[in-house]
Amino acid sequence: NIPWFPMHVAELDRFANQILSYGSELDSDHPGFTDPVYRARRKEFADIAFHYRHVEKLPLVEYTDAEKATWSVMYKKLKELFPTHACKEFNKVFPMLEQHCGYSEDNIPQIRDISAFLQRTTGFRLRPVAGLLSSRDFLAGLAFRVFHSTQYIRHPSKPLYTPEPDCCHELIGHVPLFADPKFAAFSQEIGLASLGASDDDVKKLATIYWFTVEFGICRENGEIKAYGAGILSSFGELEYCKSDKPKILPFQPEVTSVTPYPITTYQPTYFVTESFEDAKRLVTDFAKTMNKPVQVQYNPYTESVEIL
Ligand code: H2B
Ligand code: FE
Repeated sequence: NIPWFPMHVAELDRFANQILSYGSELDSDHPGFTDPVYRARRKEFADIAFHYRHVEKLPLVEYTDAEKATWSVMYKKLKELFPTHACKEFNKVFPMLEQHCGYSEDNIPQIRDISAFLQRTTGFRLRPVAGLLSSRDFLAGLAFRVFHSTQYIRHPSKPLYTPEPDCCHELIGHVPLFADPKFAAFSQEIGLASLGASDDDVKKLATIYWFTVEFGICRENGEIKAYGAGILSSFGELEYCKSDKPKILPFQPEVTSVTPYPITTYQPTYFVTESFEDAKRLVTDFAKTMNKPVQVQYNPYTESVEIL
């Protein structure tokens, strides 16, 4: 009794209409909850993503001046901290995104351009998503080197805060590392481990994802650097992660995968990875202990997974 999983990249289309909440249904404590203009805009973005299919070109969006202003605030503040607070792989890619993908403080880049760039660097690609996916569906995308990305931006009243992923988080926080071959392989490994896994094991892999892809840190010459997108897209947490406040433990899947975490505050605990290759090896070994009924591998020629 193996949970269904996609066998070909085009089958990720199936997730488009099983989102947990539509991107325009904001909670009452969302900064845009009482703003009808923002809510209408969010509906536009949700509809675009809901109807997107794998065979189509990625949708282009024209951002308003107000949206660009929000982006600009984030972009300028974060860029100041990257040289000292982001890992070297991130800092290597960031200028390339400025050169090739339209990243700048006055422009919100298009997922179409970014995805084309990622495809020729690591084979990663983006696809728009209307709202939150289940952990199982979200991780399955990574198995195919597909990252589900929101396209809307946070509410202008709180440019440094968002209760959910938005394009600042995805494009500034996540995208740069997907252009790093070793990080790309590591991310895909979490995805492959999730295919056909039990609900319990998917939960553990989602926690590993949280403490690495979202909130991972590493050491460079003894200094803490961030590689997790949740840190890289938060000015406050970038500074906090290098302070003496958080507890820092080595990344160990058995421990990391069962560590609870808060989602609305800075992380009290971070796990340090030695390298992305090492982290990938640890996830591979961890996956072997999961006793899944199927073992899979990805075939990049056919863009499908094969059952071994
Ligand atoms: N869905 C979407 N749309 N974006 C995410 O970043 C995301 C998700 N993260 N679903 C997932 C869950 C993550 O928190 C882990 C894998 O559960
Ligand atoms: Fe994220």
